[in-house]
Amino acid sequence: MSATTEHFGKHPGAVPTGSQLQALNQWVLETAMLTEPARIHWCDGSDSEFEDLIAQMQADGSLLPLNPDTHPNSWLHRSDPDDVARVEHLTFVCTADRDVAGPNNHWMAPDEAHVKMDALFAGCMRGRTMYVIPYCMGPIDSPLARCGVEITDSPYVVANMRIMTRMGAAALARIEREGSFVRGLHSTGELDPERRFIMHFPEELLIQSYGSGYGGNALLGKKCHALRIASYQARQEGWLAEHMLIVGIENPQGETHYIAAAFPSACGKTNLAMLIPPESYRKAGWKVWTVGDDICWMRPGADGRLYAINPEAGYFGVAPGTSDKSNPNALASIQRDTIFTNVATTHDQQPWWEGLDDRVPAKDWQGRDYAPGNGPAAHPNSRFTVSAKQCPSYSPEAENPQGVPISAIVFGGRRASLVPLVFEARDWTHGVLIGASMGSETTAAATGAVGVMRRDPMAMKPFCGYNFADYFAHWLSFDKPDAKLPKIFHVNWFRKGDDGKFLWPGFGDNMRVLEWMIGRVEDRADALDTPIGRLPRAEDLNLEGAALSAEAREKLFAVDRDAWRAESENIAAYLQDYGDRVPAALHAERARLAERLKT
Ligand code: GTP
Ligand code: SPV
Ligand code: MN
Repeated sequence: MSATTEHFGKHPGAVPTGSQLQALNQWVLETAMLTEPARIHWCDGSDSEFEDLIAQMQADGSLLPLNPDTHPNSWLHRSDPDDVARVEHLTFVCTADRDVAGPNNHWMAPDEAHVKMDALFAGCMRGRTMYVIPYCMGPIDSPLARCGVEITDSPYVVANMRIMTRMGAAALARIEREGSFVRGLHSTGELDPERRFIMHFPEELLIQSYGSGYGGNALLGKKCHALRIASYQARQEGWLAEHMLIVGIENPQGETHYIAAAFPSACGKTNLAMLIPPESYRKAGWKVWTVGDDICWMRPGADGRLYAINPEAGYFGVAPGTSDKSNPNALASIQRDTIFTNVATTHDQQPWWEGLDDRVPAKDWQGRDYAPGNGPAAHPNSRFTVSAKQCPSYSPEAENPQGVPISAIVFGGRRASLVPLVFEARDWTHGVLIGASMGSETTAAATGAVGVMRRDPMAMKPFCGYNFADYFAHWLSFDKPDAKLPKIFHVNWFRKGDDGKFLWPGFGDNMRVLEWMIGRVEDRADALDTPIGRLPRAEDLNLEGAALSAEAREKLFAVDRDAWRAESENIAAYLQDYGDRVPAALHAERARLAERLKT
């Protein structure tokens, strides 16, 4: 299939042939009738197509070239200032039965949602090009991968999808073979925050997004497909679609353990996935391999272990805080062929954000002359889009169609108080309770207040496409007699001291915690049984060379029983919000926690 740019009169011209593509052609035609674009472009994913799009966006000012000497083939996109993050209050799951979507989702009846969206989409692409993007989530030859097609009127979306997914001719060929795919319709619309909806119809394998050009709202392969729709499918088919990084830890003997970790948005997935261990570890021969930084699809293999793929092909990463100290691998990845969104620039057109270095920027993210009184120079949710292959630690196993076996699952949140650095679940059911009761302080990744503690089960609060009660039951269901399940842990890199500063150095030093986890998996490392789970004592971790205050050593490894009793009550109340559908086994596990906390 080669790229064909059609001029749309009443009917599109040549479209892909092949009987399995009938449904796709039909949908493209219907969508064109509704949205009335001036032309239709079937994306083939080629370099020349990408270059044409970039040239066009450079000409219309939606992409600004960055300094070609320091950042070749890199661009800055400044979004509408009211369109900078996910909009959870405008994101809906539209199932026939409201209880299927559950209290964790905003719900709208499918009929009502269709009427609303059809009205918004009517004629919305007049005078514009409609792009048809066939994409594959996961290695193109992987049995775990799934395809979708996004229709959009945004060249920025096409360029980002080219980096974030396996997009174009190969995906179309797979769709033709398989017949089934997720449909996603997107229009930037007029960017009115009042006329902005991100709608999911899991029963129809359909996504409709209107009125935003921002990543998580507009790159429909990512959160909309790979998490909301995929989680719904995964429950029906016996697998898991999770908001998790996947990282490989290679020990000095050359053996690699893969760890999947769920942290809420802007809570450290990209950083952990690309971790560079402290020097003493590197000297000893430890290596870290990046498989994925945001999404993980996993299913039990023939040997009973969970096998995981990263459905994405790129990183849509948080820029602020990324530096050669915090995340050298990310920084190395984004020196070329990168699209930056809402970062600041220096006087010589280099991208800049808070935490990068001590230069003073010239323009802020809105293109204004930088003035400290206007707030941060880069938007706190400014991002980079870059191919995964540009990461120096990118794992060759990331392309393995069978996925990688998972040895440990890690949950984690941003908790200034209470939650220790790390603890291990007693067993799978306890681990599911730990995931289900995760809390975290909100971040700039979604619009709304920042720093407010909320429950974010498995880091999926904004992304689970169905009722959390059923989701918890689905997680519990993996505990089968012949299953060889990963150990489950919880971490908190964000505990603060009395001075309001982080107690744990984080970043590369997180390797110390990962080493302990691997030691636990291999039955080598020690732990102390506590009511909330198994904790390392300070001497069970390798803390040699780690800068830790006395306060840190005390607080990071302690369990405050009174405070945890209150937490346990709060968790019980939270589970009640999901009513009768919550599995009894989860309530029972929570009661066991309360019981252990009595003594
Ligand atoms: P999404 O892409 O939104 O899903 O986020 P993410 O989970 O990949 O978050 P990311 O790794 O980009 O981190 C977000 C912010 O947390 C950045 O500003 C990081 O610098 C900071 N951060 C990451 N890891 C650590 C850590 O170990 N300690 C501390 N203190 N901050 C961290
Ligand atoms: C997140 O918010 O968790 C992200 C960025 O990874 S977005 O793709 O916008 O959802
Ligand atoms: Mn994310």
